[in-house]
Amino acid sequence: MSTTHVAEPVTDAQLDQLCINTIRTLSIDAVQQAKSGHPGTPMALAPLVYTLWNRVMRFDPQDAIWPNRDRFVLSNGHASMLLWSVLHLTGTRAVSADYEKLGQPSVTLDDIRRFRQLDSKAPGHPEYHWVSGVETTSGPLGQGVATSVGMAIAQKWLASRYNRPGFDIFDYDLYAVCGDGCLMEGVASEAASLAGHLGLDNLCWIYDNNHITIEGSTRLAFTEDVAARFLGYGWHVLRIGDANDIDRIVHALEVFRQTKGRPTFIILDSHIGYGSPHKQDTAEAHGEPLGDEEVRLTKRFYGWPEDARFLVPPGVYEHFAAGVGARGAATRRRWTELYDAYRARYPELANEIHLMQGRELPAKWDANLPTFPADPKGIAGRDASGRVLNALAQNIPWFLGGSADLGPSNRTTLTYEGAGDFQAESPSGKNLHFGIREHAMAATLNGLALSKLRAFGATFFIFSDYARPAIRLSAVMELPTIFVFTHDAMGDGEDGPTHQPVEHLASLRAIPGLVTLRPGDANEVVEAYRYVMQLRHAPAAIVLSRQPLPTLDRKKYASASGLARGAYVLGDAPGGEPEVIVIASGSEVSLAVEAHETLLADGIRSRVVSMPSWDIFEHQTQAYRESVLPRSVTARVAVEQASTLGWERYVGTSGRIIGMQTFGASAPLKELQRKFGFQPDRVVAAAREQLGR
Ligand SMILES: Cc1ncc(C[n+]2csc(CCOP(=O)(O)OP(=O)(O)O)c2C)c(N)n1
Ligand SMILES: [Mg+2]
Repeated sequence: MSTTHVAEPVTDAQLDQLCINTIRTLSIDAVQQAKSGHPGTPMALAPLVYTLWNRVMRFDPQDAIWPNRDRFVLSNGHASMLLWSVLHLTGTRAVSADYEKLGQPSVTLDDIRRFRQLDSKAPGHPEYHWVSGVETTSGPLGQGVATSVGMAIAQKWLASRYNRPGFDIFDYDLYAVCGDGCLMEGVASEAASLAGHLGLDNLCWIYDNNHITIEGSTRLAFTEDVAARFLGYGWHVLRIGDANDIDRIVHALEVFRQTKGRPTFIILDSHIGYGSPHKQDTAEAHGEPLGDEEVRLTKRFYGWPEDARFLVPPGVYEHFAAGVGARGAATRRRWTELYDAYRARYPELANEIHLMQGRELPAKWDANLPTFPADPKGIAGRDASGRVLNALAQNIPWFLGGSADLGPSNRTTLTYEGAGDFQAESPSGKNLHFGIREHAMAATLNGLALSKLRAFGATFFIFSDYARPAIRLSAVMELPTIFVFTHDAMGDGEDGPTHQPVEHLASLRAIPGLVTLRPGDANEVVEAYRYVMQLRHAPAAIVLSRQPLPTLDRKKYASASGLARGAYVLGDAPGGEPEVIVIASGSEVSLAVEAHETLLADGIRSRVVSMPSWDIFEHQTQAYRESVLPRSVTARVAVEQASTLGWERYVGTSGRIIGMQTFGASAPLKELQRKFGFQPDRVVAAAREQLGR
């Protein structure tokens, strides 16, 4: 018997079921229409997502960026149809990149019909910045849950700085849904370990325990005791034996909200492709359309009209409006009243919150940044950075960060009176201790940035590889996250090739939107931070030397403020008419300057260019770029202790690149510089060779 219409719901339970099946069938239809996507997990998790959104979460669809909203992270991002369905059914409104409320729906039914198509607001995976209501981009498994740990840290920090007796301005919770894949990924383990250590009781992960991944049963590769693992991390572990039991879901979420001192991990036993007679509990339900006939059979099982597509039956929008809509509106209204009173009573704190929410900086944020006098012995990039970070953290209350156990080496520890360590018992601390978890650190930074804090994280440059997937996501999301990487090249000589970055600059420069900066002396370090702090929608990697670099005499050479243009002429040929140009970044700038002086003394019209950032330079006008690197001057030498890959762009096919073609070696720095040719006379020789004299 086939159904031609859905039975009109009479009881609340029937209404719940109607909404759940709407999410399921929208997901099925969207995947079927797109001929691609992941139907099975939305079919299984519709009751969870429905319950969480409509019964529990404090979220106002009218204001998707209300600062005290509960956050929902879909870490198994392939199940994006869950999110598109719920954003659509709740009538969530769009917000612009400048945080203006636009009024129009975030996700329309038409977007869902055009799931995975160009410009649809229902893309393949959740995309922050593209769809309002998405709290973080997810899809690379493990990233979402790891990012949620940063969001939870942010909530704790915000509460501790801004809440006052009777004014719980920040008391939101974080919910993250994940699958087997997320839990197999190392980044989730790192992040869960950190969250357990920090006792983040505002954080709830819900694990879709369906025993299925792409290749088939988890018996193939994932048989550990996940519950024991999370107990070991110090989490509160709960289990819901039936993903369709919404009372038990409500209860477990209630237990989470009562649990203090540790995060909650809910294991939800589910059936992927629930309701599909032939595909339920199989890997086929994961990532392919069900097929027309199976769609029919599944809809029949749900009591759904078999031929209806993209059906939202009467009563469904209204039920979401009466649930999350009404609760969210009331909660936000109460919060707004509270916040008005708070603003009257604590205007300075409220002003901070205001600035932070718009990603603005407070007045005088850079008032007392250090300047460094000329000094041939100089100071290490990391040391200059440490001084800047300490100044910034005092000027900007919500600027904080830490290192993956290398604070003393990275010089990123905030040492001023009262900076403090962020721990469960001291959530106002500004020194974050990520432990030796670079990947989770970077994902956590994304979570902090998504929560509007300004955050930095540090490690050796070589270990940026361990963090790269999350660095990439910060760029995808256009978050102003700050990565501080010290030991930028062969400066830690004796540690050898395992610790000497070679390909890392090229690799970071290849990430679209990531501002990679390698300052050449202490004053460029200051300017690098000055530039980076003003970024509102781009992440930055600041790459710093371990060893002292001469502080250039800026009376003789151009001001370090030239850094803000990516590359600038430091020293020039007489009359500004060079015949050869030497370009360098970071520790090789002083080397290039020395070579430049020798060339000038030898009567060769040399220009030396400091090029701390390709990315920034590429964004300058053609006229400016031409003024720094005039086309007519083809004799060019680039010097950088890194892979030569890409430098052809600036020296041309006939130019010379003094860089690395191999890995480094274990030896004192001076010997390495000799072995690999990073010496002034080699640069001079290369320049002469270019000129043929
Ligand atoms: C880091 C990463 N590796 C691989 C993939 C490709 N991938 C997408 S989903 C998936 C299987 C996920 O299994 P599970 O999390 O159990 O999801 P389920 O099928 O149960 O929804 C894989 C391997 C990915 N998205 N991210
Ligand atoms: Mg699975």
